[in-house]
Amino acid sequence: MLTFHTEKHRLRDAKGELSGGQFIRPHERPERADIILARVREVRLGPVREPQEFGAKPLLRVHTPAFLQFLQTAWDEWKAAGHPGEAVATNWPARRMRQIPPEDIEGKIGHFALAAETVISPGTWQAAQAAANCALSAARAVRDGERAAFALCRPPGHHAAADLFGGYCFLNNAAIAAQDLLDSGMKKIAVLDIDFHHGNGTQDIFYRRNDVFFASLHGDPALAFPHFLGRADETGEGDGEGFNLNFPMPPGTRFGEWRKALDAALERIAAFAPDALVVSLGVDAFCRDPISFFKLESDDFSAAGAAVAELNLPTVFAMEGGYAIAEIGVNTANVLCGFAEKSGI
Ligand code: Q9C
Ligand code: ZN
Repeated sequence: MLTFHTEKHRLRDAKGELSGGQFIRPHERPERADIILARVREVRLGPVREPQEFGAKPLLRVHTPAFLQFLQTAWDEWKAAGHPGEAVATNWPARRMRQIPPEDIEGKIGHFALAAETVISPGTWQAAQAAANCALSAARAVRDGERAAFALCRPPGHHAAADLFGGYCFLNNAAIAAQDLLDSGMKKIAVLDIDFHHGNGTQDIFYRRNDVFFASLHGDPALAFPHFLGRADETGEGDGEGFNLNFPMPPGTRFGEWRKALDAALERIAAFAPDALVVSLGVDAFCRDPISFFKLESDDFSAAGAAVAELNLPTVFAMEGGYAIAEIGVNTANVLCGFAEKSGI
């Protein structure tokens, strides 16, 4: 299986994540990609390639022009305003307030942020673009006949909506890949999100559409980030009714229960009969993940990859979360190798 990776991920190296009332070193840090890449090489998953550059056009198919403009200039505007630290939202258009983007950076960052833990730092925009280019390169490889490709995206993407960043995400790499496959002539794409957290951004982007089926397995939002989306009664709206499927699960969920949800998601994806699959590949369902509450073991990720392979679909894997850093390489490669072995590639 091809892997797309670039050193540009290092440009996202924020000093702080707001956690428990303190700024801590972010969970989402450059070593994550280093350890995944080392493991991809160790298990000889396949060639590692540099992504191509795709520019703004495929990003604009998913994100709004105002949001992309904001991400591009946010750090410079924050610095120009004289703020000493990293750019962080502290104000929001809360209930009954207006959704009009202000002109000052403090107002704008609150308009486009979905959470305060994720700061914008120098290089964040460049790294986010590079991650999207990895996803797009993987999508093009699959379009051109590869059975599967792995986009080693960092920063991750599935919490980012058309005009929202947060949850460590800026550009929705998986959604950008799915939309690019449609724009390449495919008619129907399924997105399967196995990150511990609900893929609120991806769900939101495709919620009113029937050309993308979205399924997500995640910690119950009554108890876990992103808190305000991801319940089982969210099934899509308008033309998209019936094309969104959520499996919120409780603390302590083990592979037996998780696997039942995966099988149910895979069954619905098979019935949808998509032309290709995009997997939002987070490994934070792991038992020792520091911010999550599922109990998957490393071997379980191999079984998950093998189960996904049984769909027999051209498949793009886009890296999402996973914060048990010592084990992130093994867990990620286990999904990919489980898939590769079962599909005979
Ligand atoms: N007490 C991804 O996995 N909140 N994002 C953490 C922990 C943010 C996770 C709070 C979690 C974001 C891509
Ligand atoms: Zn996650």
